[in-house]
Amino acid sequence: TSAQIGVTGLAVMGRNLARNFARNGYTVALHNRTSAKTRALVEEFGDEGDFIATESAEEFVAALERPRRLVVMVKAGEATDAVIKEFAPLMEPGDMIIDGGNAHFADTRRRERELREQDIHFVGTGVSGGEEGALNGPSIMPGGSPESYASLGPMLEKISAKAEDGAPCVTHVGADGAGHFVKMVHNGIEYADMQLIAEAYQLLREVAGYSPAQIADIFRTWNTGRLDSYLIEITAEVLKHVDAATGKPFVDVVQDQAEQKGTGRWTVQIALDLGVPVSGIAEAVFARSLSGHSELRAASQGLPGPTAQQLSEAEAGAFADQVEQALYASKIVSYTQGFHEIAAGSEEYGWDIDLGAVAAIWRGGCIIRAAFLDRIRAAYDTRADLPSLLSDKTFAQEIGAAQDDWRAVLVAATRQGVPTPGFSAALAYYDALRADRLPAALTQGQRDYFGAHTYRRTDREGSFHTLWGGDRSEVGA
Ligand code: 2AM
Repeated sequence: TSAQIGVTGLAVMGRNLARNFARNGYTVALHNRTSAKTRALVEEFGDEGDFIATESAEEFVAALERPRRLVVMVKAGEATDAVIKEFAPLMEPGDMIIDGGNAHFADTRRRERELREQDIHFVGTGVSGGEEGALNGPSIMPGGSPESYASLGPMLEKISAKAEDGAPCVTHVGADGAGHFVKMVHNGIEYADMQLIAEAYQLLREVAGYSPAQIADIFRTWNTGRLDSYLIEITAEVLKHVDAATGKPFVDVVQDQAEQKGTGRWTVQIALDLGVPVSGIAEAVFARSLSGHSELRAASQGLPGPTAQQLSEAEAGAFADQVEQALYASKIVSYTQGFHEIAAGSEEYGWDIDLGAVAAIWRGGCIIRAAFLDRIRAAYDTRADLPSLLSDKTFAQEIGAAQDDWRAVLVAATRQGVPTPGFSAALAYYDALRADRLPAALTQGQRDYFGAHTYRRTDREGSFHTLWGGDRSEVGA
């Protein structure tokens, strides 16, 4: 017998993905650098389906039916290159190597190009949903050639999460690095969502004066409305959790220094290169970074500022409703920014990404799964060339209805000294886009003054320069 798919790299993600394939009726060849892990998988989960345990690269490749589908689930970076170097010489034209790790899309583009010379399809694939998703149905974002998707797509559709309407949470995103690019932006949006939720929590705690358990209840209520999402749901779970050792709320015994692995940072780095303003995502990355600077924070203790004044019970309830509005409006902005980055990447790299399809496959399986994504899908389905999510009528109306409360929350936060970088950046983005005139005109004037960088006029075509050091007359550039 031969296997329809093979998985090498059997740490928890690889192992769960292999089990997912097997549970769906596929024969799965298994391989790991250290073969003890291969044997352990078969021992523990062998009865879940058909596995072929292999000990060597040659044996592994030989176990796969042609064209081969070989999934690599090793640590992103050098390990991926090492594994490709090991397997590529054993593969034949038409075979596929699928990288399901969190690779940088530029690495994926390079690997795809190199392997194409050998007629091997390299399929860089975003996989979201963590360990649980890998086992029971992740959201899958494959890039690579259309031929590879024709062969692999049906299998991915089978093992993927299903949205509420039953649609599999997988689509062929686009050529070469498109899948990993979209996964990167997914993670950037995830950072922004988490930061916005964190700010809402902080405001409910410090301004409204609610306890973590009470805030858990508020989040649970929010989760029944338009904010219905996995992240809101788990926020309630984390907030109501009590530390067994101390009896204190769990959030009060965890060190307040957020860590990160890099995909959020990449989202911002690439956005800077593409010239896309992802201010909300950037603030989320910076907020984690700031939290980790313990020396700076220690040195800043005692700097003057207001202490939050807690509200009365009646006021607190009303304030919580306003925070929900601020959170929702800010969330619309971060998705607007994330989808702008995907559109810009698609344009730059010629991927022709269907933004509605991306929203559709994020509806299930992944960390940012949310009812909200079905509405983003609908917005792009109505108009594929939507210039921005904010130009969709429904979202524009909602954000318009939320804005008074959004501003009120930021006024309270500012007065009381509660940092809200995510909410604030989102509102600044919204107001900047709305503005009839921006102070960028002044910026242009300054640039022309010190560097003769020239400017364009509102009333005539062409570039101009003012002779600032002379008689200040204007000359054409
Ligand atoms: P290991 O079990 O032999 O350590 C996550 O680290 C997974 O990637 C593990 O399955 C690990 O194999 C594998 N891995 C890490 N670096 C690797 C490399 N350079 N070559 C092959 N597999 C590697």
